[in-house]
Amino acid sequence: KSQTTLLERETAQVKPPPMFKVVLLNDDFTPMEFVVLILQKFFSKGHEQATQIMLNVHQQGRGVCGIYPRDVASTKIDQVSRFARQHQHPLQCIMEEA
Ligand code: TYC
Repeated sequence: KSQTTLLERETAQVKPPPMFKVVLLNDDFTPMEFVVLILQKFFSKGHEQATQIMLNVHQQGRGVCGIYPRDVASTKIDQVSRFARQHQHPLQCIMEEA
């Protein structure tokens, strides 16, 4: 019999959530070591990978720190902004749909 069950119809409608890149922007004032600390503290990077990402942002002007569901990406941007402001650094990050 070819009757679709309620479970099958619901399952077909489950889409993966939209994902967002968290993008770090370069500036002339935030110390390199502070950016490395941010990447370790909020993006769970090791010191070596954090340094690579920071240098990439420094040279290219921007770089992806991670890709997350909307609310996680939004929270990370909030955490980075507050922490940077607490330390009087102008560091900025933004989110973009992946
Ligand atoms: N350009 C900064 C400096 O020379 C370092 C830096 C890297 C700042 C990455 C922000 O997102 C950034 N001190």
